[in-house]
Amino acid sequence: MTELNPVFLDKLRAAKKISFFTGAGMSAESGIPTFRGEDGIWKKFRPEELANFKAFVRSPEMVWEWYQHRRRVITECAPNPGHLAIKDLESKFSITVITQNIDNLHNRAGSSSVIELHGNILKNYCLTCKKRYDHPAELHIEGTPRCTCGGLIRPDVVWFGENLPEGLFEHAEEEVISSDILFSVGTSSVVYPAASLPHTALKKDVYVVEVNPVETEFTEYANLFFKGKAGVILPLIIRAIS
Ligand code: BJW
Ligand code: ZN
Repeated sequence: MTELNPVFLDKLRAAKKISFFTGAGMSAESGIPTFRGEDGIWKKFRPEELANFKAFVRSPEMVWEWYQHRRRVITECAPNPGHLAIKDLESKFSITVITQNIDNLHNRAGSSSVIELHGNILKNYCLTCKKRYDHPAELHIEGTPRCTCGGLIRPDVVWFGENLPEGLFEHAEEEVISSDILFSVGTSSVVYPAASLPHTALKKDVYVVEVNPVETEFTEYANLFFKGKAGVILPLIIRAIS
C-alpha cells in the first residue's frame, strides 16, 4: 500500500465534507461478485442479454430469475469493514456516499446519506401503472411477477441505455463538487455518466483519492492512488486519523 503521505493526512485532518463514489469492488469482500475482470459476472452472463430493457421485455422470466438469484446472494451477504469504515467516518466528517451498487450494503452498514445512482435490487415497480413493490416478499415470484393491474414488474435498477433517476445525477454532482475530498472506491470507472464524477471533482479542485487493487481508467488522473482492497485500505485510513 502507498504510504499515508503527509499531504493526504493534512488534507484529511482539515476536511469537513468527504464523499465516497463506490462500485462493485466495494462489496467484493462481502462476497458479491464484480461485473468486469476475471471473476466478474459478465464472464458468465452477457450484459446485453440481461441488463437492458429489451432483454427484459423479450425474456422477462430469464431476467427476473437472474435478479432473484442475485437477491438471494446479496441477502446472505453482510457489509464488510470497508462499508463500516465509511459509516464510522460520520463521527468526524459530513459524509455522502454515491454508489453505483444496487446491493443496499451501504444502507445496511448504517450510512445515513446514500445516493444510489443505479437503483436498488430490493425495489421494484410495475411497468404499466408504476405501482411500487419495494418488498420482494410481497410478490408472487414463481415465473414473472405481475402487478394487480396485470403489468410486468421490473427491478428498480438502471439498465444500459436508460437514464438515471431524474435529478439524481445532478444531486450527486453537487455533493461531489462541494466536498473537500472524494474517494473513488472499487470501480472500473468505465460506465457513464457515473464515471464522470471523479473528473468533475478534479475540475473543481476537489482532492480525489482512488482505492482499487488494480489500476483503472481513472488512476492516471487521481491525486492519490491506494493500491489495495477497500476492506483493508479504508479501515487503515480511519486508524491513521483516530
Ligand atoms: C476492488 C476489490 C476490492 C475488486 N476492493 N476494489 C459508448 C461510450 C460511452 C458511453 C456509452 C457508450 N455506449 C453506451 C454508453 C452509455 C452506457 C455506458 O457507459 N456504457 C459503457 C460501458 C460503454 N451508460 C448507460 O447506458 C447509462 N445510461 C445512460 O448513459 O443514459 C443516457 C442514455 C440514454 C439512452 C441511450 C443512451 C444513453 C446507464 C448505465 C447503467 C449501468 N447499469 C449496471 C447494471 C445495474 C443493474 C444490475 O446490477 O443488474 O450498473 S452495468 C454495471 O456496471 C452496474 C455497475 O453499477 C456498473 C459499474 O460497474 P463497476 O461498479 O465499476 O464494477 P466493475 O466490475 O466494472 O469494477 C469493479 C472494480 O472493483 C474493478 O476495478 C476491480 O479491480 C475492483 N475491485 N475487488 C476495491 N476488494
Ligand atoms: Zn401495475
